[in-house]
Amino acid sequence: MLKPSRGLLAIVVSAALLTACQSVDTASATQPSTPSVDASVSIKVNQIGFAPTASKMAVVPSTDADRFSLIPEGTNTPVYSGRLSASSQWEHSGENVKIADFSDFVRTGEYRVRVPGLADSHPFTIGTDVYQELNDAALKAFYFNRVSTELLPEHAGIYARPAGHPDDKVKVHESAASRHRPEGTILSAPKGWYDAGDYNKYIVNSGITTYTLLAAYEHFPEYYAERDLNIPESGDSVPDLLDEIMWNLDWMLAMQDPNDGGVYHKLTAKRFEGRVMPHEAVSQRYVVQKGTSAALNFAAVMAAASRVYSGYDEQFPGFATQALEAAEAAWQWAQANPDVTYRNPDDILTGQYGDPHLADEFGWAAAELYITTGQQRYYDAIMAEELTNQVPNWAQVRGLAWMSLAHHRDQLTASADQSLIAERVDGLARELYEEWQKSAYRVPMRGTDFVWGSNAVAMNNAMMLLQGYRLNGFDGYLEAAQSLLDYVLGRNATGYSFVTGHGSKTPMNVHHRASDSDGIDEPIPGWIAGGPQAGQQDLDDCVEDGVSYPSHKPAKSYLEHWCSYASNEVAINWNAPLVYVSGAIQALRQND
Ligand code: G3I
Ligand code: 9MR
Repeated sequence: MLKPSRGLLAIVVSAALLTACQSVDTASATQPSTPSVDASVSIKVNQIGFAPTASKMAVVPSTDADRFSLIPEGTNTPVYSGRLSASSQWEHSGENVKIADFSDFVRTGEYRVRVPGLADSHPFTIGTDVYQELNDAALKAFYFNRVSTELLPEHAGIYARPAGHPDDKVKVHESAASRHRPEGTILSAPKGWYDAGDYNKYIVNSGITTYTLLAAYEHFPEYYAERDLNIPESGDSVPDLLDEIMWNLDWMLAMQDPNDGGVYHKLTAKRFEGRVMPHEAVSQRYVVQKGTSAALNFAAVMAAASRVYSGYDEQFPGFATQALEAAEAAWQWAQANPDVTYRNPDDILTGQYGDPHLADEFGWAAAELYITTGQQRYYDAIMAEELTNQVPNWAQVRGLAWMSLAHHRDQLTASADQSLIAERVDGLARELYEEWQKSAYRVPMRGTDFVWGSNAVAMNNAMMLLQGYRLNGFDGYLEAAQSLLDYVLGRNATGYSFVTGHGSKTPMNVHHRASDSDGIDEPIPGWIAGGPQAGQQDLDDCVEDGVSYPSHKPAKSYLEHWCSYASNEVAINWNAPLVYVSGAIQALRQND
């Protein structure tokens, strides 16, 4: 829909609301109601839906009612009735809520949850393919963030745009100068994905992102072999997921200095660009300082990519070998430079992705190199005994080592400690599962999870639960992971389904320059917004724009506005676990 039609959109929305209210008003006499659309008193449910065999729950605001029902869309006749749980308080939102559990209802169709005295929930589907479109869209979002290429209408539809950032004349920044490449040397490092709502490219964040997508493929190859994303490479003999990943691997390879194996931390303009389209953001770009964390992220990703693409040597001749050599050279550089932590030079004001704790990066890179080469020296370098397991994020990657070791456990050399692998993976899943059981929302989110990008924490929590499930098949882990997907798709304290274009109430004003400046009302679809967190680091910018957060409660501190880069930006490292989780649950459930 084009911008001038905002008014029309408002009319359509109010008509839809009216219809919703009418359907409640005309409900049977046993369904008295004072309908409300206020998020704090509305029923929260996954706005996409569930596989028939999945656990299915809705969160109901505290009410005197003790029963709920399911109403098929377009009818007024309940097909299911269940008892609400006792009310309890969710500390992260301060709400008292009850749970409507209808896991045993398996009939496919479209439904709403109804509770006397409340407005019906948003509609949702019960069906075998419920997450296919979502998963395709979450992956297609990466195509929409491709750097150095025009997006054609046949692939991008209304979001077609000219090429931005050729990145073929990038300058070596003073901080990155070396004997072979003095300050001001011109390099070419095109392609890759824009990091987020900004236009820069950061190796550290690219690391976890690219790995997570590679893992999605490694774990579910048959599922991804069938998907067609309608990207320029669709129809070739490579799964679209691997074609998309290659777009970024090509860029990452160009970020390594062939003279010493070191890897530049980022490719960036000196400051964030304004609210313009990619091709209008034309500031000089630089490669900035080599660092240990960049080298190790690079080594881990290239080692994993080498084994994944070794099956596609005909399509990408020599790539698997090149990637492994690049990984080993970066590893060597990190051995020689083990503590070069990154901090922005004074004249560089873009994302820092600084991380002073590198034991996890060493462990992860060593694990990927070990899995790919089988070499004992890499196994020893994992320091497995000391490497605990933790839910991953861009600064904390030890969990990725355990995830890879567990997936490849049957092919490892005899030195791998198999019981330690199982213990680490199951131990973390168990912790999250216990959180799930005691949470009033039945969502395993801890207080410390509500940070910048909290929705990605939810997805990474789910990804680690899924590793537990893949290891030992305990259903509770899959159910807890399902609850986290439900959380980002609507069963949360804001009432939003956080993925653009997917759900009944979705973000319209994400902090994404390409969505903001394209003259189209609807943001580019398939992006998960950062999500609620009480930090509110963007408050000054938002006050300037005349808006404020609705709440200080961590789970409600979300501002659906352009100004809110701390709660409403999008980012590749947040979308990648959404891809992993939506694809995994789809693949695991579709043949039930
Ligand atoms: O490490 C401290 C921790 O010790 C402390 O307890 C906690 C309390 O809030 O804060 C932690 O630091 C946080 C840091 O991330 C590490 O997680 C900061 O508060 C928080 O502001 C910081 O947020 C990062 C943000 O950039 C600002 O630097 C996000 O993780 C990161 O995802 C985000 O990334 C940006 C890029 O810089 C630029 N591109 C867009 C991208 C997404 O917004
Ligand atoms: O747009 C930037 C976003 O990508 C970053 O995550 C964020 C935090 O580093 O910063 C955003 O840029 C803002 C800048 O930091 C402060 N002035 C307003 C900018 C957004 O309009």
